[in-house]
Amino acid sequence: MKIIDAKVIVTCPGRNFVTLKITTEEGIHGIGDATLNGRELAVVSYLEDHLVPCLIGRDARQIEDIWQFFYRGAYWRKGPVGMAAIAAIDTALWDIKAKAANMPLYDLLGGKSREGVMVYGHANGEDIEETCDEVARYLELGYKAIRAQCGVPGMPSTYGVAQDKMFYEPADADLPSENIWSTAKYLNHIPKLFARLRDQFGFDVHLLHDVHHRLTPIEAGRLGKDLEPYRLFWLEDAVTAELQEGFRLVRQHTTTPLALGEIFTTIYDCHQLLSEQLIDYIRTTVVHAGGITHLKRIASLAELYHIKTGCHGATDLSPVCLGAALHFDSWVPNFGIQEYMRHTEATDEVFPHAYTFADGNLYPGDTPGHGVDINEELASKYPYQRAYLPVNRLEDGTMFNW
Ligand code: CS2
Ligand code: MG
Repeated sequence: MKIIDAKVIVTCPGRNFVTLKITTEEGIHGIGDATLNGRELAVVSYLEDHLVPCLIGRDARQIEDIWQFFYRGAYWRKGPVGMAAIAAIDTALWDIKAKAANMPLYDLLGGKSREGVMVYGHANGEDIEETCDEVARYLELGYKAIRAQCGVPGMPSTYGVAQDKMFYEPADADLPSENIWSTAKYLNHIPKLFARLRDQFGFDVHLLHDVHHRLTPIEAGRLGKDLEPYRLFWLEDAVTAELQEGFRLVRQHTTTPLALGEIFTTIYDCHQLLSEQLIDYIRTTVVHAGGITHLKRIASLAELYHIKTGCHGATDLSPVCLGAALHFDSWVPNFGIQEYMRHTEATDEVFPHAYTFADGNLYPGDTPGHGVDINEELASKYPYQRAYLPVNRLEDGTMFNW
């Protein structure tokens, strides 16, 4: 099953996506997501200039050997650019293998462990009132789990609050826009949001919140403790995680479940977090953590330590990543939840897919492969448009985490 072609397709149906399409001599093709928000063209070059020349002529069946070749063979290992490129190759090869076997990818992985994949949606508002209205809307849409993000009095903007209430795209400018942040104002306000949400909606709906890397460990311990009465499903990215042992301090102060890992690119970024049970959900994804092959390894290590999966699923991860993730989610024994930020209609038209939403779940469908394709002709109508994620500064101008 020789690889005879591998091409990188860049398209921008409202936001940039990078897709790798691999074709074998039998005419079977598979696709993988290679999108890295704000640094897309770096992955395009890594694939086109460095990996694709080594891919042509290889046997598409040798998924593991190809993964090891590109991981060990680079000499320079890990990191978001290289691992997204390897992920795209890996995902496309799993897609091909499942198509060649004429089975949905979840069957190739070991079969379904569940029918539906529980997802969470994103409710957000400028203030508590508007956020409550949005949570009510997501409940009406059938979601069982809802992330709530809210504007903070005294801050002009904050992460996760957007004008468009259904489609949230943070890469919003041709050069990085600058946000302002106040930890004190944030910590004073968020417990009020969840007190009100539980008061209005009770405890049956799963509520989640994303801190987005903005606290120190002791601040995260304080917020986690303040939120304990409101029984969050998880508190996400409470602290940046270069210092994995920093989460020991958070754990000492709160039982609020912790989620981490959407920016991790290998198992080495989370090995200590998992083996010391410092978190409850691992957020690594198909596109940013080396593809299906590596994500399976991370999930298996997490399973040893009672930790569940909670794959990242923002709009800047393409429908190709979401489709592959749903097959992984359908199989993985220690499944937790799947993030589901809806893509725009234009994006869904470029990426026809088999997955469907109903009753708070996504269903992957049963077409052979991961169930997502790319309409190349339509994709060509949306040329690349440079867009950066914002940066964040404290009120005194100090550079901070976005
Ligand atoms: C966020 C993302 O969905 C999430 O949990 O952290 O929206 C993140 O900000 C973007 O994926 C960055 O491109
Ligand atoms: Mg997040």
